[in-house]
Amino acid sequence: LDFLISIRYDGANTRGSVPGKEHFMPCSISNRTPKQDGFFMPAEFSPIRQVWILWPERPDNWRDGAKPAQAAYAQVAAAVARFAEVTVGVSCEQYENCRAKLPPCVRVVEISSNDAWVRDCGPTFLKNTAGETRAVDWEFNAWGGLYDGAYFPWDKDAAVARKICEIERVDRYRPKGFVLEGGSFHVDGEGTVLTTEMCLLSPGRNPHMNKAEIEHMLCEYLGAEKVLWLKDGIDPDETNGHVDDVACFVRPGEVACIWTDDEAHPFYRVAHESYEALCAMTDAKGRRLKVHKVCLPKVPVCIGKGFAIDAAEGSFPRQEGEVCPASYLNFLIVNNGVIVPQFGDENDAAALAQLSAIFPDKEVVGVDTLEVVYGGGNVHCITQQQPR
Ligand code: KQY
Repeated sequence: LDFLISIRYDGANTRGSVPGKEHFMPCSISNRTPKQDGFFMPAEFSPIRQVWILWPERPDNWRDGAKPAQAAYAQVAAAVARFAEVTVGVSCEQYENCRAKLPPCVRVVEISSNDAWVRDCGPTFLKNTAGETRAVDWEFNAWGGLYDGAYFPWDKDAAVARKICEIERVDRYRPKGFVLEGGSFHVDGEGTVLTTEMCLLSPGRNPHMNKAEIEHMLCEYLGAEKVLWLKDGIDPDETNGHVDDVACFVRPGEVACIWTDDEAHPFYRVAHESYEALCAMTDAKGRRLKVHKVCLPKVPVCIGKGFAIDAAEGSFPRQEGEVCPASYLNFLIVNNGVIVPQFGDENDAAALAQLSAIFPDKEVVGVDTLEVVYGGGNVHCITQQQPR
């Protein structure tokens, strides 16, 4: 079927020039790569048309029937909606509740999912220089599949990217068999990809491929030239070390990186190793990276006593005292705004001040996302931007 669709896709290049055939025909492209077709992933600091979010509900990941998480997601949606259009995908069962909890300016559409991490299961949107949009629909396996994934099954999540592309009438590239999540890489939109070895070389993703082969896939499907590898992330269990908790591009040639001077902090080693590695790196254009430090919460966020999630076979249990991947770096840049996690920590204000200095022309907005980090991620993980 894909072969036939690929053939039809070649015909679809002339779409619009055939009388009566101007309407959209959704295409899955498997015989070409974005790079071959002149498409690339724009940086997050490029203009954004819309941001996607999925509604949390599974009680074996979110405490208290996901009600506190829903309140936090609604706050994030409202904050993002100040800077771009927002669409929230929700199950049929939760539609009324979700609609009622979100501001009217947020569009709510029915999209079923296994959980609520659209950064990872949603499409990666691409542009070309003519301003056309396409997307990549990666293979999703819940952060490690049967090897060390977070839950089973993940079939609904795996269909999310395709559904979003259909809603948006966007053709999608389908690198069959290549497992990747959006939170595991950042791009500068000028040829550079940033990622971690801990995640992309993990046995639950693409064990049949070596580092060079994975680099090649990243460059072909993100339209890039150079991959910068950090070693580890801060959540080896949850996502196998997604880079979006550790470092990100803030403008061409400049990155932000987590930082702490507290040797006892659980993320001290990763922060220092990442900072030193980034300082020594050059991007695809040959620029030596300028690295900004962004503090971590002073007190590591941990799962507290009496934390109640439902038990379920095949799901990730949460133990009292477990360290959560709380990082202010897991923010979303959205046009003139930056939406930043807040944890009720002494360093919340310092993080906002540091990010305001890094983004002097943007409004830095803090949102209490403690309930989101209890589920394993944060603002960046629960959002997916679609370029303008
Ligand atoms: O942080 C993310 N990108 C996803 C976290 C998944 C957690 C599943 N419990």
